[in-house]
Amino acid sequence: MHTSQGIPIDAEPYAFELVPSECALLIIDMQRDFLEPGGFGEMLGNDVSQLRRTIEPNRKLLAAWRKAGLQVMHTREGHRPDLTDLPPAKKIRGRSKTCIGDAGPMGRILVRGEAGHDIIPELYPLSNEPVIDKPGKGAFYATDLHAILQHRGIKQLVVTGVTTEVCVNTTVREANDRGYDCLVPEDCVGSYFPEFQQMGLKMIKAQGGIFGWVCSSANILPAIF
Ligand code: C5J
Repeated sequence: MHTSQGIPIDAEPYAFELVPSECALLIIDMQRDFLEPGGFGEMLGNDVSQLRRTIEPNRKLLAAWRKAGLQVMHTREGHRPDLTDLPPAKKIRGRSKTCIGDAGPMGRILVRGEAGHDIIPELYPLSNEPVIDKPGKGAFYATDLHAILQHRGIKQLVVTGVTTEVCVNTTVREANDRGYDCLVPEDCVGSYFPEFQQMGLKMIKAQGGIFGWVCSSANILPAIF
């Protein structure tokens, strides 16, 4: 899937040709348990400020996308309350005392319908914005995201959210293999680990943009307004 001509966005490794009508904003896993003080992420000892710095740039990008009437989609990582879609390997990985499905600070951890599983209020989806509930790290695995994008004529994705090296990277790689061009605004993606933030972005744009493009959200905003 290759788009012809668009609005050139200054990006690495070279300009991204943005075609607004064919480009969806895909916001990955901006969930309370990952981002909020007192959530599961912080309970595990992570510094949530590393993720929270992405909220304001995401809020601005989301507002611009909505004002321009363009496509917005959100994802949430999580599982059915009966955990039938939770691979046993994922449940026991990490040998943590507290696992997916156990009681956490904001309800059962990574279980759909629980407070901690939901999206932070600052970026809460509107009723016309599809929310993709995904059991894995990638947003295409075991979801209807690809079908929704195809039905809407989407060929490009601006991918934001958390975390850079896990769910954002996995989703960008899955999208790339399905023929989508992905642009990742670096200020709108976050990792608990600064070195993974850097490397996660480098891996996307390396080798001539092997998985996609990286830029600042400030470079995208003028193309949308
Ligand atoms: C995401 C994770 N969303 N790190 N999940 O990146 O487990």
